[in-house]
Amino acid sequence: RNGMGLRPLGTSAAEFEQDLLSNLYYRRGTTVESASTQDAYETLALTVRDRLAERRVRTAAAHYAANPRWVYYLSAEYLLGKQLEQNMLYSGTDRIARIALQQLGMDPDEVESLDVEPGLGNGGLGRLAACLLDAMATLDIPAVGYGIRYDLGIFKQTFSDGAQVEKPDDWSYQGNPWEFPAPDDQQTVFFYGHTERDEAGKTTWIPGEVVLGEPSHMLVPGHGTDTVNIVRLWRARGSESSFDLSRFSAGQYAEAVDEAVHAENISKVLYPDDSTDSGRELRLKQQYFLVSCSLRDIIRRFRLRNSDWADFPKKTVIQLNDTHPTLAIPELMRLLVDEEGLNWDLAWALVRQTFAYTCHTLLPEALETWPVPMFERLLPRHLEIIYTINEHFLAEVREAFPGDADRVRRMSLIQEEPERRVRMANLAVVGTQAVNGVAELHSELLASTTLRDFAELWPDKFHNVTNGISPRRFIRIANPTLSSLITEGLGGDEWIDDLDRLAGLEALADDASFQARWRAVKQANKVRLGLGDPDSLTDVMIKRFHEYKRQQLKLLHIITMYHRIKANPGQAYVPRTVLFAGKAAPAYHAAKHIIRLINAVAAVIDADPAVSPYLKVVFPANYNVTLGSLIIPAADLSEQISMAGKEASGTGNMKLALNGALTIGTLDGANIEIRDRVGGDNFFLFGLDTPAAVALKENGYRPRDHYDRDAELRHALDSILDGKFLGIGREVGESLLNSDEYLTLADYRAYVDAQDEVDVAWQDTETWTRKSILNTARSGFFSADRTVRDYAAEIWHVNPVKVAR
Ligand code: 26M
Repeated sequence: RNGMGLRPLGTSAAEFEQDLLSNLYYRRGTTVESASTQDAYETLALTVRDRLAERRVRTAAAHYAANPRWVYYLSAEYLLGKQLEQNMLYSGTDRIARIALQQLGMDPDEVESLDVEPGLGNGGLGRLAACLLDAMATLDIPAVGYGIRYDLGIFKQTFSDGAQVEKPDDWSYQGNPWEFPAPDDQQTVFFYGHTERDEAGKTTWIPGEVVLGEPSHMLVPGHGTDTVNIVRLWRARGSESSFDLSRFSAGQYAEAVDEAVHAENISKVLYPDDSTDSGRELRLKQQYFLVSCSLRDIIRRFRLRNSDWADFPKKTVIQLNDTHPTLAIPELMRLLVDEEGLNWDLAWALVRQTFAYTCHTLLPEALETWPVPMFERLLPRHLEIIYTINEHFLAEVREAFPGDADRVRRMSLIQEEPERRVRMANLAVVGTQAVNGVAELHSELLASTTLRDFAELWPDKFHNVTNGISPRRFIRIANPTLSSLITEGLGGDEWIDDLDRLAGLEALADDASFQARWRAVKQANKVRLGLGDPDSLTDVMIKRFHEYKRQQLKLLHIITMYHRIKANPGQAYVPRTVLFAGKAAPAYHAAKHIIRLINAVAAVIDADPAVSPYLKVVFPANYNVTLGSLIIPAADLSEQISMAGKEASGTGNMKLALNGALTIGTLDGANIEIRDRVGGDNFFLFGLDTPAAVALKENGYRPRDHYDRDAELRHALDSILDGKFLGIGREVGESLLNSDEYLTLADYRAYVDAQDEVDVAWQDTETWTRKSILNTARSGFFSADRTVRDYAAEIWHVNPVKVAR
């Protein structure tokens, strides 16, 4: 019996099989003979989950006893990926579960195929949140992730005549066996209304709408440890009294539930924009809903072991994942001042010590702002608090920079022109003890451009924490055959939780037999992916569609290859499979035009027998964590071709390098750090750097000059403008020729030349393989474990808590 007085769960296949049968019977109410595949899947999930639940209980007990400093990660998005395979690996049940299923006459692959990915995020920011949670658990850091349980995740992408069409993602339609509901921890959230002040000066917010937040959590196990943390997700519910019985009795059945439906809309759908889409009241409501529920939960947890508010920052660090949860700053002020009766200055000192802010962008148009009138209607008390914070803050600015009215205007929490808006990034910087960018270049540019005024006022507040990725998910699980080869090569699997050990592969980089096996793994991964000729160079660009990321530059290169082959059909070309995958925001028309043009070019090439033996363009729909995990292990070439100074970090670049793809890339985001580590000989660098790009734009960039000077570029653009690709793409061509905001044409020649070098390098198979091995060997730095250690040491000042067996 274990500490709970329970019979410990078995670790043999026979015991797992018994537990499957028992769960099938008692929790699904069925038997092997009559079970559907869905029954089998849910039962498998529960049986695996039980093994982690036991660790979770021990973790909670250890954390309670230690009363440590906690990390609370607040994020509007999490892209956790499928849970089953990961949870089997972490609980050590992957082998026995498969044996047990087979014993029961079930097909493990079929059963496992029913696992669904919760797509509760847009892209890099959401996946980073999931990787950091994984690493925090692996490093035994007491942490809780807070988020929103959207009913509908990021839309499902389909193509109709090559154009993106969005379909709803009802990800938990069949239920979600990974989730633990916690209705007892429900919270109440206010919206709208007004504020009142009594004679003593105490302020009360009288709300106009009240909504309930109901939490459930999923387990976040660590790898190679007994720690199991949680991610707690809130869903909005109407209060019990929101059902209007008088209307129901009067026969107005649908109207009777209006209020509840309205409340529940708050967590209905994830906003599918990953750069700019402010001004929508429901989005602001979502943000406050997340913040209000989570802060009350954090305080509830604090009070389990503590009573003095002065201890709050000693026991709590709250990391804000971009500005989306920044309302937590005025909300904590409101709770401390209005509800707890602390004086303003003490409350402000506690708040600032508690929070830290991670910025994920450089695009000024992506900095969130909210119209003051909307903000005031929805959150009247928070606006008052922000005004007071602003008064104190601007007094500090005036004292530090006397007479600099322009600086005061720039730094104010309120933008005045052309309309009054609340600047969330400014609030996030003012209300936190640390601000970080997500790659070295990004952090430098933040401090020298986007947040320069703030960095001048508080230079010590600004940090860099270079992003990282989970080696468990992105190599061990995604690429099991390469993982086995590495384990064999290194003589053990300790590298999975200590990724710097990959350096040991350097000694094998020139070993002919190891190289041959390395190639065989890549080949098998291409076969598994099942797109294009596995002997061809697999060239991948997988990321959200955005003009700054420059999928259009890759497309110009493809069209150039097409023209070269057409002009000289007899020559031997390096066969390539070019793979695009990614979604465009539904309202981002320019990005959608690029998608449509890629599909048109793919079709034209496919239909041309002179070209198709050498060049194939594929665009599988609906890129997500699951599809990424299939593509990344098959890639030879990683396209990281954003305009320098625009991509904050990138994390796909890290996943691809770790899996032995060579990068063709600009000096942008984390590409710089990848190149520094893997070495310039093992990375295809091209294009303008940030200072050159900035200078070109300042001196009046004319894309047409490049068009006039470069015949191949002209040919490529003309073919688009002349409608040679099914008549699609004129918008793309015209935008490039007439404005080209992201300097695509300026980088075209350098890019095509670098791609010619790729072709040359590819033909020397041994040297290419060596470079591929070295990319993996030198990618250890990009483990999310290192990222979390950096946060822990520099920003959080937290220590691990070991969970005893
Ligand atoms: C904003 C308003 C309305 C709806 C959605 C949003 C929004 C959602 C996600 C805005 C931005 C969002 O994410 C931005 C993002 O993913 N940034 C990426 O973060 C990665 C992790 O740090 C970096 O690697 C990428 O370079 C960066 O683009």
